[in-house]
Amino acid sequence: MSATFDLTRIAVDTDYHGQMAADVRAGLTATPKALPPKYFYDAAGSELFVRITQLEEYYQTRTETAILEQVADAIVADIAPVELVELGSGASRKTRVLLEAMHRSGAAERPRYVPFDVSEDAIVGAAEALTGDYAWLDVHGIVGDFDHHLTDVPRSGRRLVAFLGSTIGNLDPDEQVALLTQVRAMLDDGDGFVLGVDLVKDATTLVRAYDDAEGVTAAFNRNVLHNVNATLGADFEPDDFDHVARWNDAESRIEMWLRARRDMQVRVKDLDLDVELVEGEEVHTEISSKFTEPTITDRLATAGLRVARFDTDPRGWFGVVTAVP
Ligand code: AVJ
Repeated sequence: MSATFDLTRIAVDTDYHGQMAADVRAGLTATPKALPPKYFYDAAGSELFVRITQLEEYYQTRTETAILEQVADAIVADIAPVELVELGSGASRKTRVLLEAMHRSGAAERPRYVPFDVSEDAIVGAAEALTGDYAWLDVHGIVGDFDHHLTDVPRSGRRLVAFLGSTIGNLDPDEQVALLTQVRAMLDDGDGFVLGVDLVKDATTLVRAYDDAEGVTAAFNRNVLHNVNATLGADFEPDDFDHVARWNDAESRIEMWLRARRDMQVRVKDLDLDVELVEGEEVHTEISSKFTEPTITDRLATAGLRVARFDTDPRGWFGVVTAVP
């Protein structure tokens, strides 16, 4: 039998313009001004992010993949999952490492891959790539929003949930616990959760990863302004903003900001909003939290999850945590 693919859509708010309108109004009228990181990812921003993952300075992606290549068989042996639910789009090398380990383990004749994402395009892309290569795989995509639909994902048996790439770092601590609590509610006894987290390390290495020599991350950061211009009819001049990446030691996170090079007046047509920025003023665009083994263990415990394994690379730069209910 060859691979199969089907798709379920859980009520998602598909009104991208309306959502961005509300978020941008709230962000640009707050102090300090802010724009949510989810608006980095239009088509151009998604391409820039792929380039970031290939930068010499951005060690995360290749380090996480190397850890998974070392430990995927052991993680899978401990859980014996028949399905992999992945939060956020996959189809990358990392997803393949876990799926191949599931196939090798023989726990299921036909492992099931359940990509869960707000973007239907991301799911279809993942399914096409994987079903073409793995005749033994069934893909059941779910289009939904992981703020509220996680417990609606139908299960086919022993489950492994994966949330890779340290995407959890984009959330503040309360939001992290809320998400982990949702994940906990998807798990039965015997199931497992694999979480990728970027770890605290020297500030120079961290800042370099968010301020690369080629300026790819700077372009990614400014891209949020291009996206707001295109979607809401704003007239930001992205080149009049400097890219700022700094380490916030007290909060254990990298922060990205866009700093106005001059006084400016920006009009956001669809919001009928005029915004003033003074020279040197910074707009907050992203947090990327960094963890230690104790801080992530504590966060998981607050959500009712216990760490069963903590795997890292030889330098201790990135962590792959396996947690259980
Ligand atoms: C995809 C959220 C994990 O925080 O490192 C990369 C996004 N931002 N460079 C991260 C990002 C700037 C990335 N995450």
